[in-house]
Amino acid sequence: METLVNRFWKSAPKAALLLSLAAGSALQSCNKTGAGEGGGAAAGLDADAASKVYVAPGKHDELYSFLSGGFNGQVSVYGIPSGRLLKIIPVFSQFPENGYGYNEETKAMLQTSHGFIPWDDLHHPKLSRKDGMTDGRWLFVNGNNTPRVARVDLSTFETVEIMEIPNSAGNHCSPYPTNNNEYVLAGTRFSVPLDMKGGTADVSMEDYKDKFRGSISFIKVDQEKGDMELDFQVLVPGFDYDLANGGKGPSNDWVFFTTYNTEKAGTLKELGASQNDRDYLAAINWKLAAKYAAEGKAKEMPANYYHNKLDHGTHSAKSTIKKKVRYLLPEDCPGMMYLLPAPKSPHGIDVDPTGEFMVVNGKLASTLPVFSFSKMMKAIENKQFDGEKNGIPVLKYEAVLQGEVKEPGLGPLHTEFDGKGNAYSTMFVSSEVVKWSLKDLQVKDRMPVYYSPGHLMIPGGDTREPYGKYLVVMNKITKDRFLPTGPELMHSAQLIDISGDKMKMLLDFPTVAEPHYAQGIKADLIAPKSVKFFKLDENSHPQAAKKESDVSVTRKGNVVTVKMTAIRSHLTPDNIEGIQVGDTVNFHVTNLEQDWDVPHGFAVMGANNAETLIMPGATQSLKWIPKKTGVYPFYCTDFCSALHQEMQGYVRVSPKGSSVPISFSTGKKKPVPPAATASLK
Ligand SMILES: [Cu+2]
Repeated sequence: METLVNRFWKSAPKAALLLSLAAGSALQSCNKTGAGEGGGAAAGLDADAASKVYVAPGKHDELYSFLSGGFNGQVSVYGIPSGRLLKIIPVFSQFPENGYGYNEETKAMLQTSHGFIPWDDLHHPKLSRKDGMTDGRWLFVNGNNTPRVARVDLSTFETVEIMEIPNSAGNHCSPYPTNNNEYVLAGTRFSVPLDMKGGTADVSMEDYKDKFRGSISFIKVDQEKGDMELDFQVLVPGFDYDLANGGKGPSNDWVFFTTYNTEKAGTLKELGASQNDRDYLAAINWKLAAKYAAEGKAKEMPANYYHNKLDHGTHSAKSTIKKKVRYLLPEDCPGMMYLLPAPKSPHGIDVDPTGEFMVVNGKLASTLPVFSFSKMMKAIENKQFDGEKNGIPVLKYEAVLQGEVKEPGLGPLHTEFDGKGNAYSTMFVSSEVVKWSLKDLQVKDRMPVYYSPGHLMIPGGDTREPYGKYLVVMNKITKDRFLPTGPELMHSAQLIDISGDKMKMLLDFPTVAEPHYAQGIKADLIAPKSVKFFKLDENSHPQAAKKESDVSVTRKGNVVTVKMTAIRSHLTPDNIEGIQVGDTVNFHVTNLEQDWDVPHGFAVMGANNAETLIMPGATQSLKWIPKKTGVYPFYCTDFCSALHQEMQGYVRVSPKGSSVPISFSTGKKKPVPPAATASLK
């Protein structure tokens, strides 16, 4: 593989690059379809790989890693180095496994100005930070399709907040926390014609060049609670904003964004957006932007976007609809934004741990340019400009360039750092990870990966002090790496040992849907704070029944409220009568357990949604509308005890207008409660 790559590189005419990019897998290895060895199974393999990834039964992994689920709208959590799947956290997608987005408590999380949206394309997880280091408190992620930013609480591994982003379309360039979570930044991939009322205008695509704009949202984060709030937006020229990363150390106040389609082509972008030799790296001084906004430079426009939050007391989400947004225009804010010429159609932008070097991964470029932050500051000071674009100064390429990595490989997409002066870049087309030195910009090592890598992740590789022991590379194409499973295979990730001079391949593992990016963090920053159960006496859900004697079934018109409890091994009540066809029955189930890892599930026959899974101490609600008379079983879905199979009950459904009174019991009939009697006709 390696020789093939080198040979290809030496003989490849530049024009072949575009072609092979389009083909994507020009250099992929043999394509065996049967069982047995995949292509390149032994290339770069560490002779001691097995012991390096082996985590003995009962032992814990060294690190957590959070991989985005891409088009499944979730985040999956893996142990490193074992590659064991630890959890799937639903964020933007309904999740039948635990009822997220199906039960009444979490439906509000998925509300948007477009209505209830049970899906999104989740690309980039970013851990919260303290002094430029990940702190294990929260994970921010983006929804690409219907622009949203979400926050996962890492004490419970639950999505606790989702905020819609107005004036955005394709929230790809997102989310990027500054070094102390002062702000999380989110940029648009697709520029759109803004109607300046928070929506898009009804204009012809012919007007692309003149009327389309992008936006960069500044989301303020509460330092204690993590709650987000859209402070203001910067309305930027109508380019496509692809990826971003924050500065650190000397560049702490800056965030950098790659742009493409600075040609502003409105159609056939694969050609139109590649006309100019250079696009831009946009540099924004976020601190100065915040200052301008605070000092009254921001204007206000109407908007309409949802902000959904989960309350830990009630275990329920609530939506707030926001009606305005503040914005800044770069042309009115001197010193806030500059453009640095970058190789055409760049993808990732990555800032090294010292904060001095910005690596621009130009997927169509034959070299990998490294910009210098101190040179950028000097160029700004000396006004070394190459004109301006939409009122934003363009810096001279030569003035900001530190140097170029020559012949790094084909199709560079992303770079991370080991904290020892080395950078690692993924080459999509030549299907390899390339190690190079920040000191002399020379390539030091190459590792073939299978196949066509997108992002790569070194735990803490985007922070001040990376944990330079492992590298996880996330590949776009799997082909023959695993046993065939029909036309679609799981995506694959590979774990590489980067502790020595040479990279060593340790492990392949399948991922859930498409991991675009990942974050890794030492286990001891999260594990000790992990919540084991919710305290029942802190449960403030309005329909909670905190002991079995509190359960009830009450009718108000055609709405029946069932307050139910679950504890090993029965549901109370387990016999319910007096329900009528067409009633809306809300089962509110409280899990009375006060012990770790004892959820109970609840499902009723014919419910046209998922089960709900109730954590110890919590209350969750399932809505059910019976359509036919009869007796319907319900049961606990999560095997909880030796008598789990006995954890079941029945609801009797009578015809509409029936005289069967509401009654409920467990063990023996209880008298009909006065409230229920009163509402019976
Ligand atoms: Cu159970």
